[in-house]
Amino acid sequence: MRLAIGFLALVGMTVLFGGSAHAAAGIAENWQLGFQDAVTPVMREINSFHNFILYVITAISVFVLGLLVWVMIKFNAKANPTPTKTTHNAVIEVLWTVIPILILLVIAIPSFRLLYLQRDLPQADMTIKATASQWLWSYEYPDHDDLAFDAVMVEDEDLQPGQPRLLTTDNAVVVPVNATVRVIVTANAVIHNWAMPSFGVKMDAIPGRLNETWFKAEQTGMFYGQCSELCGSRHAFMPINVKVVTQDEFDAWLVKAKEEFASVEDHKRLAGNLSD
Ligand SMILES: [Cu+2]
Repeated sequence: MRLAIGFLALVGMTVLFGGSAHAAAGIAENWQLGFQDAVTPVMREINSFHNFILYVITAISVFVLGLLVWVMIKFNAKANPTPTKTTHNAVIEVLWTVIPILILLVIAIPSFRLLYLQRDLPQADMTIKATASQWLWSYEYPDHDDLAFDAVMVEDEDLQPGQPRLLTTDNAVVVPVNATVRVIVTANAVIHNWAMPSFGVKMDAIPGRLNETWFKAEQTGMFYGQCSELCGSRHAFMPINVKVVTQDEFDAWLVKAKEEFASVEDHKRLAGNLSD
């Protein structure tokens, strides 16, 4: 019984706080419940789908728990010394087949809607190519003079104030706010995953294959993600930074970035020389 009360309390707390807990956008918080705040339409949908499912599973769990408690109290050997010999009940058998099917249908409809929202790429304003290596991400901006650069994790001793440990890279992916960005994801050597929790994006980076995903960040700021596919010994040390800025700031960054970073050609040549 104590276990049951504990379970009920846990479910109750999850329902109360899971949906409404205000987490930071872009980074995880201590004692955070639920997801990071949504910054894209996709993540907003993921959040509401998650909260909806939470109500469904809570209702099912409470109902099943109620049945178990009822059986324990009403049909134990003391309360019910001569049990009935009933083995079949047509009505109840139809019910426990049909009702779960209806519940699954109610879940499937928003689930597929969300899947299509994630998979149907809208007309993109710009494209970014993310290539994973062991253990860093390289980025290309094919629409912006083939700009290319690497993003390497900043080691603990080099962190500036305000830069989170294990999550900061030397170069961030900079994108304008409210732009629909197509991200092409691939990898060298092994499978990685380009994941950005507050964008609702998690896409496998597979060698020899181009995967596509998209996001439309609706708020400016710095957003943190990590490689989310176990890729090797430094898997935990290839974070992802996306800096969402205003269009003016983005244009200014482009001018600076074109001076600072090599074009794709130079970048590849440099990488080739390094690996020789
Ligand atoms: Cu990785």
